[in-house]
Amino acid sequence: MMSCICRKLLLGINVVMLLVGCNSSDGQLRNEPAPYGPTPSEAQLNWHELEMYCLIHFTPTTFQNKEWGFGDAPADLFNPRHFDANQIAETAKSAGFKGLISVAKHHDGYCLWPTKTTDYNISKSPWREGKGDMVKEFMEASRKQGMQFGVYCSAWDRNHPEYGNEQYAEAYREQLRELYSNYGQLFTSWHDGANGGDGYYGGANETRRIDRSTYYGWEDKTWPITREMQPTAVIFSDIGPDVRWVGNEKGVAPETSWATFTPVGPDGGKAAPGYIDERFLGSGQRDGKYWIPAECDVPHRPGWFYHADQDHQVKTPDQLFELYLKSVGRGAAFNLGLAPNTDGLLHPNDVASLKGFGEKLTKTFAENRAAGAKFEASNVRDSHMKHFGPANILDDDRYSYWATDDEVTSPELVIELKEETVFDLIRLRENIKLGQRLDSVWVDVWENDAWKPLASATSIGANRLIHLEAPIAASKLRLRLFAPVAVALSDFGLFKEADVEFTIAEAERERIDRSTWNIIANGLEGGDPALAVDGNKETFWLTAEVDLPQQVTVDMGNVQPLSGFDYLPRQDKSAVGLVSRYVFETSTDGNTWEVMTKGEFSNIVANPIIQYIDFEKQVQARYFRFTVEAVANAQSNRSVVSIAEFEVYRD
Ligand code: FUL
Repeated sequence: MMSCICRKLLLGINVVMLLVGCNSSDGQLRNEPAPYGPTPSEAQLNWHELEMYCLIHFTPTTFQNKEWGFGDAPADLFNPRHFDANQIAETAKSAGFKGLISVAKHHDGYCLWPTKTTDYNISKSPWREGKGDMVKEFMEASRKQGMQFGVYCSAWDRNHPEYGNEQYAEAYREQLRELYSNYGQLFTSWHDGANGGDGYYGGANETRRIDRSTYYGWEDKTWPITREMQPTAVIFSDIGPDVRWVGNEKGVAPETSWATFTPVGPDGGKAAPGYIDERFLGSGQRDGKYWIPAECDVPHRPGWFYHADQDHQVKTPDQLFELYLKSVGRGAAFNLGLAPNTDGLLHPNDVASLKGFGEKLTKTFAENRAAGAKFEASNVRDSHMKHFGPANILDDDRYSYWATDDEVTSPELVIELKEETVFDLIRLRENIKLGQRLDSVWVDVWENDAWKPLASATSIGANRLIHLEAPIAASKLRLRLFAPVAVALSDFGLFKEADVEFTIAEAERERIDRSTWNIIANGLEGGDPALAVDGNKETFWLTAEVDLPQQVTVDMGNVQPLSGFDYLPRQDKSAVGLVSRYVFETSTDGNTWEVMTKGEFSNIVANPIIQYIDFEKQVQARYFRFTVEAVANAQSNRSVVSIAEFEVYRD
């Protein structure tokens, strides 16, 4: 809109306006309100406009049916015979996603591109006869769909023999240099805070701890490389510096989520990825020193990697839509994890759900039902010029806006709709180039000759979607806005959530009846074990502090065919006592035991979902015993253990 005005002016239609309204050199409006607080960089503006993108997890870990590879999978295990980056990119595009991030290296250390920094990479795979570059294929497929591209290169590397010393830290930086050199312009460089722990480490098979605040030299050595080589990329990590983690892997930002934030370490000092006071990750801080908006990451399936037994647990279009409202609709970004299967394709259930979600988004937002409305503002900045008039909030331009005079900080806007209109979604946006200015907005509806409060919201910023509990029909609305400075509202929209058809068959496991169980604590002492088998996800068995490993033994009362077990971690958001390493054994007589499975519940702190563990074969057993070898985040082997639910199943 501004450029259009400037064009007219340059044609000499209104020379006076040129002098008063437009700055001839850059087309900016004169007398703009001064920015308030921190403002976004160009790279952050691009990221805000993207709103939603996908993160693709695909490494040998997929072929091991794990969530975190240990770093010991043979490099040639990775052989997705039907891999098709276009199928994945097209599907993401059909769902409305505007970017793709390739997990170029996950914690297992396997590089999907032919790096010079380690042998543990795609050139050692039979895929494309060792000549392939999967990061490149993802990049090209993204470009083909008109999507932007980014990379995630895990700093934690459970394969690298030098992990923990300076040689690896330098190799990691070299990996970033390679990724920044060969895959065009990136919109993000994604980093996570999972750092250090047990791993293969070139065969050492040990636990390595690093000092998260110093080891990677993020600020002095690593991020300067990003800034220099990929100036248009936002750097994501739990602390920012450009985009912060929202603090959960559920894809949800809180109702109030400010784009401004001051990262602080858990000790009140300097923060680093994986080393942060997490309290304000979700909400941000109204008086935060930096512009660091939140990103909401969440996998499409329960886990980030593909597991065949989760084929029926793909999030539905309605669930994805809800996540969209609770992320993009709260000024954050929606980062959805996609998990190709061992063929190298998205499963048909994933494809169907994503298409359905895309259809739902398109139908819902096809038409702004406020179009054609008339406005009456209690104040308009420089009202004689009309540049800051309320019509700007309907022009679909995020940066043209209705502004008030500096001294008017709580204006009102009456909106007369073209006709009586049904809606259940209200969209509000600010021109964030001028900062996050609004404290709150109230929406009233004209009903029976009086104003009635309908909804309210805080932290408007780049995008705010208010979802009403039920659709409403209205012909006149009023906005009441509150800010410490002049307001700069750039958008107002009314929409109605559309319905789409979607069904996938439920796969039910046949669970073994728990009423006959006799639980013998057998080392896991204290607390109430009955809470782990009471069918209530909210309650949990919390043991006393014990020296791990410890066991619990169950006598089921009779011999049963068993094919797997599941462990539900506590669901109250506390990470205390979450089991991270286990052994599961069965027995027919309580004397002779056979190990059915053992391993790790990876990523259980950030994503505390139910853990299904299938045995390789079905087995007859009357007894089973579960050994807790380690719990997550424990500083020593002495800890409490928590179990919300524990079951065994037949199929
Ligand atoms: C986390 C990782 O530990 C998970 O495995 C996953 O990659 C997620 C996106 O980030 O920090």
